[in-house]
Amino acid sequence: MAGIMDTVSNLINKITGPAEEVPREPSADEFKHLQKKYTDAGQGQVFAFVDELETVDKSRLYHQLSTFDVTRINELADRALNPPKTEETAATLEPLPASATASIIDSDPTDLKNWYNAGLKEVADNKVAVVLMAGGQGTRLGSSAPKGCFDIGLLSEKSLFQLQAERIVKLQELANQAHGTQSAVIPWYVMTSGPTRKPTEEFFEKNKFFGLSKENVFIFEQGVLPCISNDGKIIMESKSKVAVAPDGNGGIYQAIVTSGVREDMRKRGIQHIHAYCVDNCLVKVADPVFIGFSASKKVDIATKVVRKRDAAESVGLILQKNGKPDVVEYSEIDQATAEAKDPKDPELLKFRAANIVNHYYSFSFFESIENWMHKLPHHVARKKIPHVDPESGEAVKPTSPNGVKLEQFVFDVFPMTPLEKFACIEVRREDEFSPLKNAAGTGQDDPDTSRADIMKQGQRWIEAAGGIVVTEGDKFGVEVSPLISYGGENLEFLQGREIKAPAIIEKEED
Ligand code: UD2
Repeated sequence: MAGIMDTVSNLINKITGPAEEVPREPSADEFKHLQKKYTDAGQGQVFAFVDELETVDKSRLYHQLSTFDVTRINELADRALNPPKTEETAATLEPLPASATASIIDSDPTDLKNWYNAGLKEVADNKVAVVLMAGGQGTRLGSSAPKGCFDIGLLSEKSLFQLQAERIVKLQELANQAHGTQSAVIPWYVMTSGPTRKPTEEFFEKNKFFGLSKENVFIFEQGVLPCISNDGKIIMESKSKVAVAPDGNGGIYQAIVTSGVREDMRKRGIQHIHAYCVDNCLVKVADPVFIGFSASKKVDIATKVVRKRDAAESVGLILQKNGKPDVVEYSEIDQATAEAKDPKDPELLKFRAANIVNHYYSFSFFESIENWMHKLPHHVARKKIPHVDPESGEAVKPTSPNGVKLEQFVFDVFPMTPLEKFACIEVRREDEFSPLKNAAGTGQDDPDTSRADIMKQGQRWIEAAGGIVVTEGDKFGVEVSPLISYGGENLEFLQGREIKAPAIIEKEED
């Protein structure tokens, strides 16, 4: 009998999808207390249709509203919609001083080798963790799936998640080989948001964690914030649900604490954290050079930058603001600052250290998160937010921005550390930065440019190892599996070999 019931419930699940868990029904007093709190805060409109709701929907609304601090939401909304008009002296923006910057491009090869070896030793000693920011919704890319699932059209058809996972697998192997260990583990903490959590979990399960051990991959979720109307009211997506949006990649800090990620890092004895952006197909995950460099400087925070492509590129700029390390985001920079030229060389932009969402943190700095995470500012994105009309209850799909989403930026933590505990290192764009932002055919930062950059890099690696890559017109490049080479090393077996492009190297005997 049980077997039949099991089948029936599976069948129902297939048709209706797994039933959302039914939340506990609040008591009349609990409900009244919450309703008073919101009404006193001028946000009583969230209960406008409560008398029409089924019990289960009323409970869901109660539990969702209980997760927000309505007083804090009002403060954030007020600050966002009515920014202080104080004639604060315009912040003095200057490029970072030479003391806080380094460059892979003109570093002494001995330094690079020392940083690499030191970083690999930290990996072998299980002191390095990786946090992947994967909560963004990739609207500009036009795909509804999480960006990490995206197939950029490589011969291997590997997704961004798979490329990154295999770099971790390879790096663990390199660390074990270099130090005669068998147990190097780089735990991978994947931050998702409401819309990306389930599809990300399913993708990892379906792909058996891409060869990583499941107990070393920790998928967690960042927070959300209510969307706010232009007159400061919490927007209702439906009669029983507040319209919410992920709280920005700056939500990483609170999420690291509340999700137990930091506790897990502490238990593992982690000392160094590499945090990066999911959409960069060239990212060197847990890059030993970056870890070694940052550890040698004994900094709290370090960040990789590339040279800004042009004044209009949509990247944040790493600089110093009022003497503190900081970043001015592309969506908030004025044209004069973006276009300012270097007084020593008018050919160069004055502010050319482009942020690539590629950061290092010491674990000891993460131990201080509670001291400053509530000080991070919220940035305002004006958006068209589907909602129910507060009067009629009719669903409305706005044609122009009708409210704001509030989000925190991961780099807003930089000013929380003094310049001497901060370092910035310039890396080669063609080796480390090819973001996937736009739909195919855009010509820039899209699947075609991502694929081309991976193929060109593999070709450079093979030619540097003495291989010969035969190209013809648009037939160029070689995809080198991360399981064969993490950063171009150990390709001598291809010396003298002729490879007709486009090609793929995924086994040593290829
Ligand atoms: C980001 C940087 C920008 C520049 C650019 C280069 C920030 C705030 N801005 O701009 O300075 O470096 O990338 O590619 O970092 N994410 C979350 N949760 C969220 C929102 C975003 O995890 O709520 C993740 C997202 O999945 C991605 C990363 O943060 O991995 C950057 O997000 P984005 O691609 O939306 O940021 P973008 O391109 O506006």
